Amino acid sequence: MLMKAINGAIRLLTVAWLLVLSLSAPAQAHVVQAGADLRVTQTFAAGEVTLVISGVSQVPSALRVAAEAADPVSLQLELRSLTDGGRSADSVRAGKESAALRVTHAGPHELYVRADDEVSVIPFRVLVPGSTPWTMVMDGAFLVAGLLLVGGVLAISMSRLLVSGASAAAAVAVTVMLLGPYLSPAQPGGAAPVAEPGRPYAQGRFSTLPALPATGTEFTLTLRLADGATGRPVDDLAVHHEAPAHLVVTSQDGAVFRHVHPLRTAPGVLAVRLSLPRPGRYLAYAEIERQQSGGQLLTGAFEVSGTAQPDVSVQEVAMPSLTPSAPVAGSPVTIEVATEGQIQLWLGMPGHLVVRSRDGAHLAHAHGTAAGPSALRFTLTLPEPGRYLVWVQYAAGGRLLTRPFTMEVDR
Ligand SMILES: [Cu+2]
Repeated sequence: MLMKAINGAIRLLTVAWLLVLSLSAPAQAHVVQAGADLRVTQTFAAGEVTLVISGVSQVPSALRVAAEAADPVSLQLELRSLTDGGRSADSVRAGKESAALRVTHAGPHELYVRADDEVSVIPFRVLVPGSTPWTMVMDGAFLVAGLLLVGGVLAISMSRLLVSGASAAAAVAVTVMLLGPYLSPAQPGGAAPVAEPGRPYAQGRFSTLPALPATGTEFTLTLRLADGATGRPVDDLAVHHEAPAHLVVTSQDGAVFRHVHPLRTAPGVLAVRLSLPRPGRYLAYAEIERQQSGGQLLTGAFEVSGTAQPDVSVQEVAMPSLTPSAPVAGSPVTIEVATEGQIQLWLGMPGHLVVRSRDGAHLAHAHGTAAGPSALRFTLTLPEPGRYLVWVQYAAGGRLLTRPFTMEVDR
């Protein structure tokens, strides 16, 4: 009788816990945890680098940071914990060995990445496996059952109370163990507090230093991000497609194209050094995603003075095949492009396509699938008839290739 009552009460408690714990954890961005590396691509003047920050399963331990790049770039790294201010430094040469930084606490960190005189500060969280109340209940119940059984054996004659207690504890342990897969996962140590879900939007302001850059001369293009509601700097960018921000810069006529990944130089400030070969008006488009929010495209324009310089990034033209051969506005078109050499992943994807209307009012970014070993296929729908400028980008033979073409879209 007593045992049945205890068992019943414990089952009720378990069900109550289930209801309390059924809150699901939010999607995590900008975190590292065991088995989930964070890949962050940054464009330095010295070259584009993808930093690969490996997760850890416990703290303190060594946090591995590797750097992938087409050209050798030497990087100085410094890890700072925002929890206790702890610091650890190391250096790494892209493509070579990885750096080992000391991580002592879970939670928010900043990785300072220096290449020559440029510094990018990458914020991220270190997560380690946590435990939930129900895993502690299970472990505790197993312990109590074990102790009571041992106690019973030692007392030789197992009293009824001991047997009841032991079987009740065993029942709790087994119930929680069996229900384990259906319970909410443990909130890892170091995780951010669960924020109110919302869709904050950012306002972007582009500027150049100097204010009027000259052709063939390095200048800095800066994007300042402010929260649309509070006006405060936006510092919660999620890493998407391996970068906190994707920036496309094109000359108004479409002859010049750059796709770069600006450095976070301060909270809400993204900057990249560029050198452009032709004078005239340039259009800038930044693709960002704030945490707990959707994607956003921020646009701006700036002028470049001087005389035309030879373009070092001379592009060959792609020969695409279109289906249908005469695309129509509002209907999908499939574009297939033959690639030079075996396709390698770039920014986690086999192929990227950027399409811009002639006036620059419309810009879209599509991802392709590999159509065999040396072809890429993209499907997109363009909103208005007219002439579109298209750039296909992919990596092959350790190089990033950019292949432009134009496309007429009918009514
Ligand atoms: Cu990008």
